[in-house]
Amino acid sequence: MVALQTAAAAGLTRIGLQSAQAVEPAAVDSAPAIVVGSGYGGAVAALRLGQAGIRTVVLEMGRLWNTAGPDGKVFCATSAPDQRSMWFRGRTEAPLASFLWLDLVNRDITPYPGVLDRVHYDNMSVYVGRGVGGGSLVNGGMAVTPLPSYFAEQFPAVDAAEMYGTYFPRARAMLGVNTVDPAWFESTDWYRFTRTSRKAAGAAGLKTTFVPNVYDFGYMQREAAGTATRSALAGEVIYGNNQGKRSLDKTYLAAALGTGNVTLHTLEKVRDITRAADGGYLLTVDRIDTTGAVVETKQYGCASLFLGGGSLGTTELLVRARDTGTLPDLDASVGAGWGTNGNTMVARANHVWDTVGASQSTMPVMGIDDWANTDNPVFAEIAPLPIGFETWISLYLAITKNPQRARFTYDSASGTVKLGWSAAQSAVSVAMAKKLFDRINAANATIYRYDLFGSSSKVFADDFCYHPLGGCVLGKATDAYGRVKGYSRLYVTDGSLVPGSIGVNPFVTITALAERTMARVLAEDTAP
Ligand code: FAE
Repeated sequence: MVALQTAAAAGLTRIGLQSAQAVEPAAVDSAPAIVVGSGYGGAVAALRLGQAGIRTVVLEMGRLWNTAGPDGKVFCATSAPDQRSMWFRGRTEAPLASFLWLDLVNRDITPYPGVLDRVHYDNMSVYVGRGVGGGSLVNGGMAVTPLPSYFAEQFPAVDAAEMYGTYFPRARAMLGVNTVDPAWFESTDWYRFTRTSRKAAGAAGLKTTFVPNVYDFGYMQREAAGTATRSALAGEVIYGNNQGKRSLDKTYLAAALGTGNVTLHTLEKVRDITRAADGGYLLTVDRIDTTGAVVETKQYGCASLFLGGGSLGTTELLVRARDTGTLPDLDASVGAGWGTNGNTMVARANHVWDTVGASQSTMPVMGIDDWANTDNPVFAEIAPLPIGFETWISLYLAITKNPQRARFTYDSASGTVKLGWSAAQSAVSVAMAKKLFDRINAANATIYRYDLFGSSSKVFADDFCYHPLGGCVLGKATDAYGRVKGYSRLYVTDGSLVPGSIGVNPFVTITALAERTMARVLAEDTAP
């Protein structure tokens, strides 16, 4: 048995073009390892493969965000979104669709491979990042390690002591996790909104906790002092941060490219996966231009395939592969176990004397932690609403312990993969969030805001989420290390491994699990 890295060094892992040609003509590129996607799972795989001396190709459907637009910035302003904001849209689709019921937020834009996508399914749409760095380009940077008890509940087959002793610390160190200086937090206007929400939670007897982040808080303090260009303090987040944030392109992916063994291909979307006669994998990949037109359809071959396309991307690829018969031995559980991490957004109206401030940092640093309440476990981040004037609004992203799960299925008529999530399943998250925030409103004699989530006076955002999890659940669709059942040298390293809920913001967990998978695979697995 030859471990993957030894085989790579010996040049043994390259698949024969002969076998590639038997399935599809002209395999234009082959590599010992291919990684699909460059979010957290993909970035960890790329780095650890590269460090092991394995020549690796990363295929990412989004663009590389490193060149300035006409305004001199890489990413557009949140208040004036242009084509860079969203993935092939004629109009932006921001989470908070309205203010005073008016659509003051969204703008018409030219379709372009922008950085934020909103993927629509029946009853649920999912925000995801597109580009080199995946979700790290658009997310709030909250870097939270889950409660050990809930991690153990969700991953009974994983050695929690090893996770908390080795892989969570490894992930946090690589991601550049840091915490806000408590003294600065207490004194700065930029976090008045958080302190006001903390006070309201405290009045209801609820505890709050600081939440770490990958945004550089030293940089943020220089922004506040006027000595550094503003990013988090200039409203930037969902359409990308021009400064301050340690997104994956600056951490894992920079290190991966630094190994000299990793090549990145952008604007290339993997469409199909089949198995080659020699046991390797063949990928059909559409290369698009910035109008979205497919300019080339390429074939790639590899001996080992690492799927890091995220909960939606990876699950769609595998459901399609199983149900169209290109990888027929995939487990029946591929596609199952999907959830929203119980996500629900909600906002409260404070009293006039409880101001939240016109100046708000976009990086959340605190959560209301009521997870230990077994009747109604909720962890609610205190979210900013940085629109430049006093609103008296407290906004939250509630993470509820919603046990509802859904399944992805292949629809042969349309050739698409559909998600079977119902409105009733969202209602479970809403009911849990409502219980918590009813308590806060009652204790403070305050009310909800009705004007932020569209024209229908919706109080709770029940139709979108930021934390898609599951679809190829660890220990079900894969073994306990992310090796896909039914196929050798096929791995899942991303959020699709997490069974629908993790109780906190998920990227630290996804990163740590990917570290664990890569350590095991590189030590044990064999190349052909
Ligand atoms: P992900 O980061 O989504 O990466 C997948 C990558 O694969 C993307 O770059 C895709 O473009 C690419 N891809 C997909 N399919 C294909 C294909 N067929 N061919 C080629 N490329 C493909 O996956 N989480 C936190 O922990 N803290 C936060 O503060 C936080 N805030 C968030 C705010 C927003 C607005 C959003 C959208 C998400 C937020 N999240 C947050 C969630 C977090 O970003 C998400 O869990 C991770 O990014 C998921 O990591 P994955 O590696 O699973």
